[in-house]
Amino acid sequence: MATPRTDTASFHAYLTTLQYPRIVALCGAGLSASSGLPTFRGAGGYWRTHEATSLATPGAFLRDAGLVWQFYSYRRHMALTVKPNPAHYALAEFSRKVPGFQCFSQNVDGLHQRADHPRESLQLLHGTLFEVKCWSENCGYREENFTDPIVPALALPVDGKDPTATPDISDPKVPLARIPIESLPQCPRCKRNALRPGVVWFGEQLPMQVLMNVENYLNDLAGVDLILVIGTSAKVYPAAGYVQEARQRGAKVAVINMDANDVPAGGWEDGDWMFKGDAAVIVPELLR
Ligand code: BV8
Repeated sequence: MATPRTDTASFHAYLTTLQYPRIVALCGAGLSASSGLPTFRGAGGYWRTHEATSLATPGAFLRDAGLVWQFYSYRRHMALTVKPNPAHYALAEFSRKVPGFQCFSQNVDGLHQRADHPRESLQLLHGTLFEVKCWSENCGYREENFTDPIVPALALPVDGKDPTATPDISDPKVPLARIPIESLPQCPRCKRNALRPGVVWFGEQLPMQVLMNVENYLNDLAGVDLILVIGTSAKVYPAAGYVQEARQRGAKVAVINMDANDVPAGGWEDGDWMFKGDAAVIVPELLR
């Protein structure tokens, strides 16, 4: 298997050879780690006693909408209390400089948007925590919503000892309220169904428009020059598959990851780069 380069000089030299750069960034939870949001693997991989991804399914919502809404309400709250980091701003700035750049993000935390990333070059593969929609596809109601908590019943419990502290309800030792279904967000249009988080759950198709935008970009006859794989374990499909798809269209691969062992599916190829470290530090350096 080839050995990836690790120097930014050869990376920047490659960029200068691109007359009309066509570059993709595939982003994951590691991009927001430095902003203070937990990733899905490692410590953040569990929410209380639940593997985080086991709560990101329609079945989990049907089984216990109160638990799933507390999971999402907590993540909405966390995302609103942190800020975009230099990597989010560097990606947004690069978008404004390079027309052929696209950011395919798996992140639902809203930090790209708060870094003013131009919307035409941001594909939210898995939706966003800050959109809610009716459970019923027939109703089709959806709205952008930043209210925290979205309903009073989802307010974080006040810690008796220190009312100013926000109890960490991701800690299994902190008791979790049982919330009656009628106190959860309800659809204001049909008034018959629950509102659910506007994210893509496992087993759900990615948004059609996003899929079309991604496929149109990857299938453009101009090919792809480079894919940056930023802070993702690249295990969730179809997102993870975009690395190979870009490679098949001529792209070199540059991985930016804290863990040097997070190797792209299919392994390294000649001309790849591996930049080990914090995306918040490395990405601005690479895109300067
Ligand atoms: C679908 C939203 C079909 C919700 C999420 C093949 C093809 C198609 C589908 C499948 C397939 N094989 C399997 C499937 C099914 C499934 C899947 O992929 N399963 C996996 C587990 C194998 N895929 C689906 O279900 C998808 N739907 O395909 O539908 C279909 C077609 C037609 C009709 C109906 C259906 C939908 C998947 C979307 C799931 N939703 N999120 C929510 O967030 O609650 S996924 C969620 O988990 C994230 O969005 C993200 O994608 C994933 C977590 O991954 P990462 O972001 O990479 O985070 P992770 O913690 O794993 O890694 C962090 C990395 O950062 C690490 O490498 C770490 O080292 C690094 N790091 C840490 N700190 C830093 C850092 N790096 C840099 N700097 C740092 N500071």
